[in-house]
Amino acid sequence: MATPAEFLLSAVEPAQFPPEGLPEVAFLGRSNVGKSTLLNVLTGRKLAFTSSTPGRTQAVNFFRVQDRLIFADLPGYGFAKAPKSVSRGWQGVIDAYLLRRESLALCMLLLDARRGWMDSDLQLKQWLEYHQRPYAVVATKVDKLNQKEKNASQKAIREHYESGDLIWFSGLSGQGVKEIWQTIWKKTGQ
Ligand SMILES: Nc1nc2c(ncn2[C@@H]2O[C@H](COP(=O)(O)OP(=O)(O)OP(=O)(O)O)[C@@H](O)[C@H]2O)c(=O)[nH]1
Ligand SMILES: [Mg+2]
Repeated sequence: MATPAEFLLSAVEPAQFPPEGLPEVAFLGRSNVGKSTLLNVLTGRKLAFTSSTPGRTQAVNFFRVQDRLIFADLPGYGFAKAPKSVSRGWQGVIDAYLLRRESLALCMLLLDARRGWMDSDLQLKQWLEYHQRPYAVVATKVDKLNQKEKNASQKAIREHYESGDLIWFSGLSGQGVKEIWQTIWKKTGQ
């Protein structure tokens, strides 16, 4: 079922971020991990651009959801093909967002279930912990794994993340959507 949600704006620098207000959920992860797809599946709408070309989302895109939440779709990191100056520019926006956004209530840290933690993911995780930003981990593209591979992936992810929320998600089947919504409501205090 579609959730009332609308695109608010696209910001390439902090001055363009919308005013703080509603609790915000940010979607973070490497390029191509499925951030925009997750956002679309959660809202049941094609609000965010998705693409098989990594680096599709190059700005922070804000969406208002049910008049109760803001979703922020962030540019992916770890996209080696982006020119250095461009990737540094994105990094600056992400840093500014994560450091200063007071209404940020929850970060969804997405990992490709086939790859688990990559160095850049672990760096982000450490950063979130250092700055005491609440986060939950979503393992994406679980439809690409069989049960044995999923068990191995779970074990590997848990090696660096013992007990926090870990949700298995597939944009194809919709697996995990209910749990992700439950986590969002729980962590945004609604
Ligand atoms: N099989 C499968 N494919 C997925 C899933 N989620 C995303 N994809 C595909 O992976 C590609 C990247 O998805 P996006 O949602 O655009 O990824 P993103 O993280 O927003 O990427 P950037 O904006 O580049 O950072 C697209 O081709 C999607 O269709 C999933 O759960 N299962
Ligand atoms: Mg995207």
